Amino acid sequence: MESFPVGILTVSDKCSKGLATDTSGPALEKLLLSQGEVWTITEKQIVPDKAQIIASTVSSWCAPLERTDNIGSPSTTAGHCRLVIITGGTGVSPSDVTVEAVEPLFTKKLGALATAMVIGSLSITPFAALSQVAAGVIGQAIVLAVPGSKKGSVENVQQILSILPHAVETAG
Ligand code: MTE
Ligand code: CU1
Repeated sequence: MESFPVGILTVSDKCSKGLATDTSGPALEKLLLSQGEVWTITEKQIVPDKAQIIASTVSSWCAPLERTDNIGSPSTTAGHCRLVIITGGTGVSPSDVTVEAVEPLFTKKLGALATAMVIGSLSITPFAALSQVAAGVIGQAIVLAVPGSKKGSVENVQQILSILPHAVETAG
């Protein structure tokens, strides 16, 4: 069975400067790896709350891989990230720019997928209403934007974990 390549992007000024430890990125990785061979983490990065950096990282992860054939000319093959989870920068503070950065890249907006994450989360905490959780398609990838806390990121992704493989299959 195919294992889908995944990128996990942590958006945090503090973590990117080394002033805090990223706990949500590793927690999301653990959650996905608990699903057996379904997912392979191929990209991991921590970036500051800067819209341009977030957008360029996500679009490069969602672009088809450039390969060079043996004659030296570039040939394009699909196969880069099929799932990208962005954690952080979804809240209500002026510095939270993740959703504003990635939504313009969506070729399809998956409003109901985002709603499913939020509805499930609201049964755990009313504070779930304070995140602009987002979901969409970029290239052949499903892209999710979830809160920056370990608790909030995992709780949101857990709500849709069972349907994510089918979502990814369908997007490609
Ligand atoms: N969602 C869930 N499921 N669980 C949580 O604990 N915390 C909320 C919200 N979403 C939370 C959650 C709180 S208190 C805030 S401020 C925002 O996520 C923060 O989002 P951010 O870290 O992406 O800015
Ligand atoms: Cu909060």
